[in-house]
Amino acid sequence: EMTPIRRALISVSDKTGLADLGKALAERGVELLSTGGSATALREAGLEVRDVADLTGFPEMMDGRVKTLHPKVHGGLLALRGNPEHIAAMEDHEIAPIDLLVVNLYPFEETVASGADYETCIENIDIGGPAMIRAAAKNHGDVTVVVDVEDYETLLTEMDETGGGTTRVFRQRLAQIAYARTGAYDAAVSTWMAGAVGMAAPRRRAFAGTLAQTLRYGENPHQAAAFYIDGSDRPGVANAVQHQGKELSYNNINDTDAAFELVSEFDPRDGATCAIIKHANPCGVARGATLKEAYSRAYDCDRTSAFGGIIALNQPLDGETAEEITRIFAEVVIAPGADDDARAIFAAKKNLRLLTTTGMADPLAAARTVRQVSGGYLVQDKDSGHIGPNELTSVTKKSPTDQQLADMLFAWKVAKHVKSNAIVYVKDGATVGIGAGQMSRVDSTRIAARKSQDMADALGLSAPLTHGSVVASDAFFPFPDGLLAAAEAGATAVIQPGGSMRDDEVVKAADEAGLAMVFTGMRHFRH
Ligand code: 93A
Repeated sequence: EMTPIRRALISVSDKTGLADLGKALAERGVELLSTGGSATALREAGLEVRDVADLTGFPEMMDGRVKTLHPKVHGGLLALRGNPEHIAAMEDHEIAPIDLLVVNLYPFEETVASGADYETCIENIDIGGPAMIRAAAKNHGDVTVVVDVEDYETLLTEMDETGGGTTRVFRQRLAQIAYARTGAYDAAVSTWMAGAVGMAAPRRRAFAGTLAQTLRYGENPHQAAAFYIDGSDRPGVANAVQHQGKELSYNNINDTDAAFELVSEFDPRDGATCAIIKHANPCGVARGATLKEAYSRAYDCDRTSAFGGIIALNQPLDGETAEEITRIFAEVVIAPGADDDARAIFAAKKNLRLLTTTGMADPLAAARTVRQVSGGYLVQDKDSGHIGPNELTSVTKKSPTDQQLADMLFAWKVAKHVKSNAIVYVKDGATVGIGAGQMSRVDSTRIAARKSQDMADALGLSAPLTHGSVVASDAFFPFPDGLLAAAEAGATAVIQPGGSMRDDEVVKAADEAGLAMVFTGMRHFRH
C-alpha cells in the first residue's frame, strides 16, 4: 500500500542533483516548497517553487539561523494524517501536510576538516535541518525523508513503481538512515567540541560511521560484518582506490591498515621502504636503494610467512617491483600510486588486489583509537609517539655506532607496529627477525632468533642475520634473561624504553655481554 506524495519541502546545502530532482518531482505533480538558496537554484532550473518564508509568514532571519523552525513546517511534517484531532488542528491553523522532506545538512564535517576557525565551525552547525529530518523520520507512517543525494534516484524509482508515492517499508528504511545521519552529525559536533575545548575524557561520547562496504563475513565465515568509514581524509585503506581484484575481506582490511600505517612511519624521502604483513603483524620490513630492493629485503626476513601477505610501499609501485611481487602469491598491495607498467603487470593477476592512496599517512597526526570491550568502548590517543636520535639515553659503557643508531631507530619504528611482546632484530635497514604476540618477552626474543636461523638455513647462509644486528624491545626487559637471549642470537646493540626496577641488572648484563644499549623512555605496547 502506498502513500502519495503531493507536497515536498526541499532544503539542501549540497545542491548536487537538485535541479534534476526538482524537475522529476514537478513532472510527477509534486508541489515544491523550499528555503532561500535551494529555492533560487530550483527557479534557475525553470521550476515553480514556493518559499518557506511565504508559507510561514516570517522571513529567514538571523543569518538563516531561523528559517524553517515554525509550526507551519513542523506541523506539516508531524501531523498524523489519520488522526481527527491532528486534522482539526491543521485546519484551525492553516497547516498543510508535507509528504516529502529532502534535506542535506550544513557541511559541518567538511568545515572542520578544512581547518576552519571555531566561529565558522559553530555557524555550520545545522539546527533547522536536523529538526525537520527527525520530525519527518518520526512521522514515517505518512512522510518520506531523504537525506542523501544518492537516494534521489531510489526515491523516483519507488514513486514510479508505486504510482506516485512510497510504501511504508521504503519510508521506514529512509527513516533509519535519517536518524543515523542526525546521530552522526551530532556525534561529529560533540567530537569536534571535545577536541576544540580540550576535553580528554568527556562524560559522554558519540561515535558515527557510514557504511563503506558490507563484507562477506568477519574474521571467520560464521561472523557477519561490515566496514564503516568515519569520514576522515587520512590516506589509508578506508580512502584508497582499488584498481583490481575481488572485494577486500574483513581480515584484508585490518591487515592492509596495519601494513600501510607501518610503512607510513618511513618517510619516502629517506628511501624506499616495504612492509609485509600477516595476521596484523609484520613479517618483514626493509629499506632499499630501489623499491624492488626494499621489497626483496623485506621478503627475505621471513619468506615462509610472506606468502599470501599484504604488502605496503611508501613510494608508487613501479614495473620492476610489481614483477618481483608477482613471483609469489600476495593478497593485497597498497602504495601511494602505481605506474602504467606496474598496472599492466598486475592486470594479469586476477586475484591480486592493488590499492593506491593519495599519499602517505602522517604518523605524527593526532587521532583516536576505539576498541570495543564487553559493555563499553576503550578510547585512547593513537600511538603517535616518536623518538628522535637526540632523545635516546646511552646507558652502557659502549656507545652505539652511527650504523647501529640508524638501525635501532628503524627497529624501534617497526616494534611499535608489532603486537606485544614485540622483539625486532634489524640489520642494515632490514628486519632480520621479528617476535610477536608472546606472553613472555624471552619467548619473543627466541622466536625471532629462531626464525632468523630458519631463513639463514633456507638461504644457505653461514650464520643467521641476527649476528651483528641491533634489537628493539617494545617495553623494558624486566630481567636480564631476554637481553641475554638477544645477545646469544648475536645482537650487538639494544634499544628499549628502560624503566624496569631491575634496570641496573639489565645494564650490567649488557655491559658484560659487550652490548651497546640505549633507553627511549617511551613504551610501544600494542595489543
Ligand atoms: O541555520 S539553520 O539551522 N536554521 C534553520 O531553520 C534551517 N532550516 C534549514 N539551517 C536550516 N536549514 C538548512 O539550510 C538545511 O538543513 C540546509 O542544509 C540549508 C539549505 O539552505 P538554502 O536552501 O538556503 O541553501
